[in-house]
Amino acid sequence: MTNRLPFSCSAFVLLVCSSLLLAACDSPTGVEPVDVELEVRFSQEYGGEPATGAEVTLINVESQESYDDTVNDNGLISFQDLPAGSYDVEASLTYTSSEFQDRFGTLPESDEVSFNASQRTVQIAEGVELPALELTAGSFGNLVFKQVYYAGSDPLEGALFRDQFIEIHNNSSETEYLDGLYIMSAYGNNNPDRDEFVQPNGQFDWNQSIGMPSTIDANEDYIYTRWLYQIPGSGQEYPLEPGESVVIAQTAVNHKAPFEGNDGDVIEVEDPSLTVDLSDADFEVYLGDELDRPLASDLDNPSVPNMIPYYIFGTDLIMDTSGRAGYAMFRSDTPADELPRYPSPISREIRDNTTTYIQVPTDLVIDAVQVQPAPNDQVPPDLQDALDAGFAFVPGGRFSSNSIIRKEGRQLGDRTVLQDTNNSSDDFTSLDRAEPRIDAPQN
Ligand SMILES: [Ca+2]
Ligand SMILES: [Ca+2]
Ligand SMILES: [Ca+2]
Repeated sequence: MTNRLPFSCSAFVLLVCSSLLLAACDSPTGVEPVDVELEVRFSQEYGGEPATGAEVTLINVESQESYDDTVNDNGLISFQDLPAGSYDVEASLTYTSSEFQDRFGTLPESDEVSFNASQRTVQIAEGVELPALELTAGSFGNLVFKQVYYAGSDPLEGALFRDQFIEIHNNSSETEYLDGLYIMSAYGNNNPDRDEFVQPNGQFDWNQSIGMPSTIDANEDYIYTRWLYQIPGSGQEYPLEPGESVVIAQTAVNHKAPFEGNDGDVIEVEDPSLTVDLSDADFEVYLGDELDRPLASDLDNPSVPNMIPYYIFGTDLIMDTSGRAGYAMFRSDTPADELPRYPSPISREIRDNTTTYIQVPTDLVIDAVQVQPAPNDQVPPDLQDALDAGFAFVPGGRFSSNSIIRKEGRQLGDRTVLQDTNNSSDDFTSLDRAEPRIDAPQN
């Protein structure tokens, strides 16, 4: 009797050891593999039916390892043996116009219609049920963001952020008049750890903002301005031909050369190759007449028309150099200063100095691009899937001289059509050095 106890103990220990060893073999990181099943369907607007044939990609945020498959006839898709962890989930489906007509009964305006859905940084673990993905097709504008140079260049050797610019391209076959076009950066929550007044994806729950009407969907149907500028003109002053682009500069000077700031000091640049010449930009932002203490580099180039400021952030056309932003362009019959404004949901009382943000209907948006610091370092997205189901980023991060640039979609004669599926993860790549009006890279 006394002998049996030690024996059975060691057998027990052996058994536990071998199953630990087996588990360790399956998954070297010690994380148990997980099976997940996902439902993918069209949004209610498109009938809510199973989205058979949609491609689904799961990207492990930590390792950037990706897993993809196609949705079956029941609208389901399953993945086996995934390492537990945080994932980006993306679904997409493109119909030709005749496939779209067969399915939905109407002929779309474009040759193709792309549907997208995404969920960012979703935790996948044993027993976790993922919400269904709902595919939606945003609209596809005649004008698109071609290049956004938000990162800026080296603070010591380059031009810091004063050389930022945005390039807009006419993706259509008709002349587009830029007069009255609004350009904005969206305001949102950049703190992934915030747990109050946010939606499940971490973005602000604007429905909780003080004064928000309960009759609207403040999260799905609107975006909110971090800054907002408008191209001037009375209607037909600024034509843009098909396949051509314009550059909107923070400040339209040659940043590759020294220049005198508005405080009389010379602004130097040590390594001109890190920055850009924006002296022939098509538009610029100039806030010298708006601010008591303008930015030293904010000069007014008399030969470059100034954007009309509607909502100023900082001291110039300032883009987040880390890439925590969404950008959108829109047109509105209601002037932007007559659109409603609301405080962020974290403002719990309204005082004279409470910041309010202009509320822009997503229906008005012509094109948009979500930017992120990096695939493994994301903030809650400012833009809904219908505007941008993915994101663009620059590999070098802030002050890297990198820009994001939309890829060439196809060439129609002389005209370059840029790729726009409303998924910037696919549509954009990056340039090592930003360069205004450079040809779009081929896909
Ligand atoms: Ca400026
Ligand atoms: Ca000017
Ligand atoms: Ca788009």
